Amino acid sequence: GLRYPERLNAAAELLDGPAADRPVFHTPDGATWTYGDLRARVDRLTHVLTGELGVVPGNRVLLRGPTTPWLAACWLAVLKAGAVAVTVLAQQRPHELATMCEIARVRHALCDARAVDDLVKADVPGLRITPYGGDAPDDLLRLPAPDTPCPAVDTAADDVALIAFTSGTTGRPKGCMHFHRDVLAIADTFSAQVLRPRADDVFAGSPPLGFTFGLGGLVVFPMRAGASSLLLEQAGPKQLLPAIAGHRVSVLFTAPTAYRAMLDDLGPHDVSSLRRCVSAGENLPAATWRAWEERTGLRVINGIGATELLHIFISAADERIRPGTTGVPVPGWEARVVGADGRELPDGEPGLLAVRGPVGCRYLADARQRDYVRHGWNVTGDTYVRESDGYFRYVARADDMIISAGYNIAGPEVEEALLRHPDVLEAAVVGRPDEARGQIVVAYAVLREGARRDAEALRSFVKAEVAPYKCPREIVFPDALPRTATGKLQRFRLRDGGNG
Ligand code: 3SK
Repeated sequence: GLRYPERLNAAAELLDGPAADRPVFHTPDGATWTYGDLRARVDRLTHVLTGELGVVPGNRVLLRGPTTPWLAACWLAVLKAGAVAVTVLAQQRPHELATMCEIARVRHALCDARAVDDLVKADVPGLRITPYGGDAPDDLLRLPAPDTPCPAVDTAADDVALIAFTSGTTGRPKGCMHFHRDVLAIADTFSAQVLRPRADDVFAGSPPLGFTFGLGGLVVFPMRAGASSLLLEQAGPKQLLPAIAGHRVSVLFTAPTAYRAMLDDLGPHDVSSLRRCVSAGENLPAATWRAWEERTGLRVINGIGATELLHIFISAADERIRPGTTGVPVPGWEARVVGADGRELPDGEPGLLAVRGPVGCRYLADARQRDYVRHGWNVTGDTYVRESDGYFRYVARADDMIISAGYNIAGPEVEEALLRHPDVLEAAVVGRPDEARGQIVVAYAVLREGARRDAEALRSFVKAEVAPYKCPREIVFPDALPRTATGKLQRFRLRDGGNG
């Protein structure tokens, strides 16, 4: 198992290994920060935090800004100062920011100068906002501080290091508290044992640092391996492809929809530098996995993670990959499929995914903790099947199962069938209330540019792929699907008739 000393500061651990002249962060404009640059800048920021700004251990410090080396440096400095980093997403609006600041009792914010407006509008009582990267006289990077090394605050391994908010679908956001040791644990389990990065790897990807998928994949994992990371402010499929070629990216973190969208534009782009491709955030359809392998020769490492558990806990790499499954528990983690009563179900039967391992769910002051952690197991809200060979196969989000005329239908299975059609770029399948059948299956399909919106032809195609009772009664052709700020499909909005 993982063993960490009782006193541990995750930022110090991440910063203190690699030689000073090794690269750590690259930016698209060609700048590179070395580990030496980063150490000096984090020391300076830590001095500012603990001196000029009066931050003391345990204070919650909000971090907001696009993915840049300065945002990563601020995150490291907050941890180094023994304070708690509260990361939020660029898309979050003033009222959401206000709620999160209230829940986490945030009193300080370090905010990219370009993203200050919404935070000011949030009007959080007593919040001191310090901008960075702008030209204000009180800019964080201009505040006075000694140019001397700054020792890390002596934190306990189980002091809270960060609070990450779940993007949520509805309801009040939940703040998940994670310890200093948790930050290292995600690197020492999924990254070290499944991904297995090398010091010469260049990481890049789309998830922002305010999403723990991005924080792990683009900062914690490369730094724990002494590797480097290309930090992209704009990281949609259109920016990723040239960035991979231009910076010889070798480890890619993105979501299933981005893999699918990149296939369309792959043409002239050189992706030969890639050796590891990770997909998480949503289930990876087998059709996407196969198409990516066919075109690039690369076998995507699928995984499931959660903000509650910080990063990925089921996955598989290399020859252990079974397309169409998520994989097996990451070393250090245990997983099972349980019924509503919490009892383990036999292999082959769908039920709730329950996991436990080095990181646990700790909602900050939220009674929903009781729903997530049951009998010591974290119940993620996903319906899964454990196959007889021990592989875990995704079925649906538990609340996305469709029941139509007595049949249980998993929306993602029908989505997979739609995605096998060459005209379909993205698909969402939901149940709509229906008097006669309880629910009927309705599909939303985003088509590739120029494709014809022919619902009948698409229904015939799906009927040949899955049992006819699963076939959508109706197909709608929206221009885009509703997604959370972290890119997860919001099927509930389609069920409620929104955004069709
Ligand atoms: O929420 C997720 O899907 C996720 C995936 C991978 C790593 C971390 C997270 C939060």
